[in-house]
Amino acid sequence: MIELHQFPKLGDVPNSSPFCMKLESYLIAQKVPYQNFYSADLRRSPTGKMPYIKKQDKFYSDSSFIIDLLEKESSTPMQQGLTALEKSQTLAYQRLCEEHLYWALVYSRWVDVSTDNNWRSIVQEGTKLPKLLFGMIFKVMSKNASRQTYEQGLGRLTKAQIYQKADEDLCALSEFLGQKNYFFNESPSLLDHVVYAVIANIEHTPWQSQLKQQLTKYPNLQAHSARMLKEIFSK
Ligand SMILES: N[C@@H](CCC(=O)N[C@@H](CS)C(=O)NCC(=O)O)C(=O)O
Repeated sequence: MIELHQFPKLGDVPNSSPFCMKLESYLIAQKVPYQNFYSADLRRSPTGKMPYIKKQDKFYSDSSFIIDLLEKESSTPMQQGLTALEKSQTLAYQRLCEEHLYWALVYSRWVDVSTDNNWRSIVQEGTKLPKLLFGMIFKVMSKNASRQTYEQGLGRLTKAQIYQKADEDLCALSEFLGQKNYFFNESPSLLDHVVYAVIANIEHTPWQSQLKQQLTKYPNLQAHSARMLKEIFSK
C-alpha cells in the first residue's frame, strides 16, 4: 500500500495544493491502493515539496515522476490510448498549468492581499494553531511564497499583468477543451486531472480572488472541474 503524504485539507477542495490533488485524483482513478497522511512536514520529502509517497520503504517526490513510475508499473496505464500528438499536447498544457498558472494561483493567495482575500483566515481555521504562533508561522510562509513567486519571475510583474497572463492561460485551456467533456477521448486522461486540480483550486474555495472572477468567463472549464470532482471524489 502506498503512503500518500500531502498537506492537510483546507476549504472545500480535496487538497489546496493542485499537485497533491492531482496525484490523489490519479490514484483514485487508477484504483491504486493508498493511504493518506496529512501533514505540513516536508522533511522526508526527497525534494522538500508536497506531495511525496512512501512505496516499499522508499520515498519519492514530484507528482509527475510519481505518476510516471506508476504508469510504468500499471497493466492499464492512463495514457495508453493517447496518440503521440495528444501526449505532446498533454505535456505542453501541463507545463502551462503547473509552471505558470500555478504561480498566479500562489500570487492570488499569498501575495495579492486585496480586502476580499481571506486566505489567511482559511489557513488559520484549518491549522487550529494558537493565534500568536499561527501569526508567526503564516508570516514566514507568506514571505516564502512571495520570494518563490518573485524568483519564478511572475512575481516581478504588476498585479494587472499577472492576472492578464493568467487569463491568457485560462482562455487557452478553455479553447482547447471546447465543448468536449474531456480533453481527449471519452474518459479522463492525465491532462483532465492536471487541469481540474488547478481550476478547482481557483473555484471551489471559500475565498474570493480575481482569478475566481476571471474563471466565470470560461463556463466549460467550470463544468469540467465540477464533472471531474464529482466523478473522482464523490464516490
Ligand atoms: N513539481 C512538484 C511541485 C510540488 C510543489 O510545488 N508543491 C508545493 C505545494 S503546491 C510545496 O510543497 N510547497 C512547499 C514549499 O515550497 O515550501 C510536483 O509536481 O510535485
